[in-house]
Amino acid sequence: MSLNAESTAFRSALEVIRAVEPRVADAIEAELADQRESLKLIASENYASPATLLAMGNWFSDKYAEGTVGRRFYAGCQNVDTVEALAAEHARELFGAAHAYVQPHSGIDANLVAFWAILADRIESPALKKAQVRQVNDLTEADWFALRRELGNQRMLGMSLDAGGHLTHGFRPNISGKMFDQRSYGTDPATGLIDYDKVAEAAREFQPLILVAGYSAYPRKVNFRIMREIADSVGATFMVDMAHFAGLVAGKVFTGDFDPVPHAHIVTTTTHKSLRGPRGGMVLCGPELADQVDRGCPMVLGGPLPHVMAAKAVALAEARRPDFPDYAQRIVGNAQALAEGLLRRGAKLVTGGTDNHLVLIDVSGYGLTGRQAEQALLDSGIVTNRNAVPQDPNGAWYTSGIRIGTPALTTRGLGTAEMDATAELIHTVLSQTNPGGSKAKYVLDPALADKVSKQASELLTKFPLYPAVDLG
Ligand code: DSN
Repeated sequence: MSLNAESTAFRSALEVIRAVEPRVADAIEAELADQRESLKLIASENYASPATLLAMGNWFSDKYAEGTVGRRFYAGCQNVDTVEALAAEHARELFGAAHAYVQPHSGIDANLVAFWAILADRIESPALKKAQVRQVNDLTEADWFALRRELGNQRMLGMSLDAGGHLTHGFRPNISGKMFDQRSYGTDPATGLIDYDKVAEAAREFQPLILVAGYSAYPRKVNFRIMREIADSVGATFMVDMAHFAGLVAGKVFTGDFDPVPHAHIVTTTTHKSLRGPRGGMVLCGPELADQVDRGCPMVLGGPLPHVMAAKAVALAEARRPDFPDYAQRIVGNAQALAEGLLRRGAKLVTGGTDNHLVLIDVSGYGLTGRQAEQALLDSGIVTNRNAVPQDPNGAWYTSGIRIGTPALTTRGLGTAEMDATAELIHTVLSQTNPGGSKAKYVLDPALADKVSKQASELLTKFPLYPAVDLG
């Protein structure tokens, strides 16, 4: 019997790798087996298509391509130009953006590119203007000093980490918290929702240069029209980091006021979360910021990864297909079914539910820390991550929350009935785990963990991961 193309491709690749370093081939094979067997509920992960994965394993990896399409610092970039231009075209068409920059290697990189573009666009320093027009050699030491002081003293207002914001939105463990004078807006303690009046008040008081919206653990929609009005009212540049929900924007689940692209001056994203592409980042913007954004490499980024840009082009083409909106709708339907299943069983959820791809369980309701809950679930074959909840008494390391998301399981084909079964498994583990004398230790009967693991893997048997890939 002849093998299908996917099986042949991956088998052959492994055979070639195995001939050089068998342990790498073994690890790749083991990774597929582990992913096939686990109930992956990490909200920021997904499964890229075989075409997307295969687009990364080729000669583009060998090419330097600093610069942008048609304006490179290296010769011989004609084929890189082809894939970069294709990825950018797909991104523009998919999101309705005037400009797309597809080089960032990650979400952090995409945000750094955006920060640079905003600073370069907004800072009036004569020294910066000189630097922009390539008169760098004319700058005196005093110019450079003035420039560094000016660039380093700008203000950013973003969502607080414990309310679901992201590290790169001005928080100390990230370079953005060292570059910018940062202030946060949180969520309403009673509802867990963003209070737009409070955001407006914080913006009036703080007068930020940049207002950032976007999150990695907020389970609700954000009204980007209102956020833009707030930014305009204080003359701030409005930036949206849609890394988590880019797939929901692409799939037209988030439209109108909830689609960031028409409202923000600049939008950043990763490509590997709900968008289901390769691991990487991207920036979308209007014509005003396009030139500065295109300076991302070498201003902020190391050499572009042409093999990943090729994979971005493939994944973005997939996201433009007619079936992607159905996938995006199912992600949200599944998250809501999971939330309802958990609520019915007595779990405490931040905001009481979800209207996106993620659910945040406050596991203090089970008497546990996030760390204890995460490990107990992992012992039971359920892969999640701990996450702070608003005003978390356990801080960002131990936390009081478990974040779960549905993009990956939805790709496998699981539906609302399986989400209810998943809620039952999660509730069973959490309600039968006890704290074990420290914020990390816990007590869970190994027989129960084993039973739940088996149930989790049975749930997956009807939904094989990469059904076309048979490694033999
Ligand atoms: N690490 C990503 C997440 O899990 O949300 C965000 O950077």
